[in-house]
Amino acid sequence: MTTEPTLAQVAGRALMHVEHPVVMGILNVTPDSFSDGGKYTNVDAAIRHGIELHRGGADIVDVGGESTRPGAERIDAETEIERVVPVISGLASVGVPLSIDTTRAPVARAALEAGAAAINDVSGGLADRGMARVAAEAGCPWILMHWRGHSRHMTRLAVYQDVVSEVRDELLQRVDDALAAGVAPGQIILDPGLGFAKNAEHNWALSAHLDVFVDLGYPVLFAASRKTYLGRLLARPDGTPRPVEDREAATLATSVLAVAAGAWGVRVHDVTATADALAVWRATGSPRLRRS
Ligand code: PMM
Repeated sequence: MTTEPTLAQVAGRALMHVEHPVVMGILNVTPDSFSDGGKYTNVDAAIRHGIELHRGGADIVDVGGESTRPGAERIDAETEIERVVPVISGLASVGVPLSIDTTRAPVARAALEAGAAAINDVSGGLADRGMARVAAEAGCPWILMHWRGHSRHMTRLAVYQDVVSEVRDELLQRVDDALAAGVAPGQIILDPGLGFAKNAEHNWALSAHLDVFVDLGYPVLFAASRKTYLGRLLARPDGTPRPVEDREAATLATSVLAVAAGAWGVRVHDVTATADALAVWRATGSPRLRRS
């Protein structure tokens, strides 16, 4: 990007260096995301919700225009841009720091031009090799999530001998590719990618060993909010998973455990509850968990 960054973009980039755990609020402007799909397809409703998230405690609001739930079919880039750009422009104009949740370079570029401060790429740069160039040119934070393939077939890619070391090594390859493309180390945030080519057992193993990712030296984002494995953990005796809207207490527990393990931030739907839970963690002296 050649233009001067806006205040919201400066604030968004500064989040790489803050001391407190970062709360990223989720704003999906999709008809089909698993938790908030269909709620914010209207631009005004989406902007209102983005402002609410920011006022409620989100340091940054993550705007996504394409669902990545397991089995989801892809939309085209034009549709994705049409969904996210008006919402990003509206929120950026009132000073809300934003990330764009996309795997496509042209969508990321359009979102950055509309005022987004960061790129959240669930494919870690694999889905569109042009993404590294966009990130390098913009000099913005870039979340590299662990990913093995598009949602339509990711369930069959959930095969690991040792999920923690394989996810770590595959993420390090994404980092090497990013650095080789001219991205600065200070732009990179890592995310183990819960639920993306991972079953519940894999998610729990990654959660238990988050320190392995923290030790890589890059900020780590943890994004468990309301995901299916929490619904399965809390299933009724007959096996029916806990509905999405009743997974909040479990989500809060994962968020506190993640920041206690050294995560830089958490990506959540309920930012107010998360900010409250993290306030308790901080008031307790920000205790850190370490595995022996
Ligand atoms: N999960 C979803 C979407 N975007 N981004 C990152 N960095 N990490 C994630 O785990 C992630 C993501 C899918 O969940 P949603 O439908 O609630 O947005």
